[in-house]
Amino acid sequence: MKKIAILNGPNLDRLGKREPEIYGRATLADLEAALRAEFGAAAQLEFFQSNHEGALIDKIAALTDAKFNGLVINGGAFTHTSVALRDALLGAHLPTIEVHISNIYKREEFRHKSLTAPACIAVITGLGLEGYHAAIRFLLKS
Ligand code: CA2
Repeated sequence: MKKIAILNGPNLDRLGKREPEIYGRATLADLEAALRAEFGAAAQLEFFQSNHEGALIDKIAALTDAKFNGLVINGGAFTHTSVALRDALLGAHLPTIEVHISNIYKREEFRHKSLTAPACIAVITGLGLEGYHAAIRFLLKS
């Protein structure tokens, strides 16, 4: 059974609790339940959220050591700022798909640049929480 991790970065623990016009009304727990419902029988899923850059980096290294098969990451604002997160992904050799709930290209210009995208197979942006489902579906097929 493939092992797939779903990592969420800063402030995504607030999902469903603020700014529903941008991020919707579902919480991170709702997302986890929906992904387990769709993929729980086909994959071993691990969920991790942190507001701390170093914790995310440590987690990526641990996933590699634990021989995970794929990673779905929404790095939140670190997407646009973190060379360290990019380096962690590049060093991980873990097939990774970057997901953004909102369409980062329809938003402020500072969100248009992703430092982490070049370390990923693909980026899904603007599909809401469906982006996480699509990313896992792809990782399980590949
Ligand atoms: O669209 C996305 O998924 C983002 O990664 C979300 C980040 C943002 O910095 C990126 O540019 C795009 C922000 C996450 C903040 O999440 C919240 C969720 C609910 C309420 C408040 C913040």
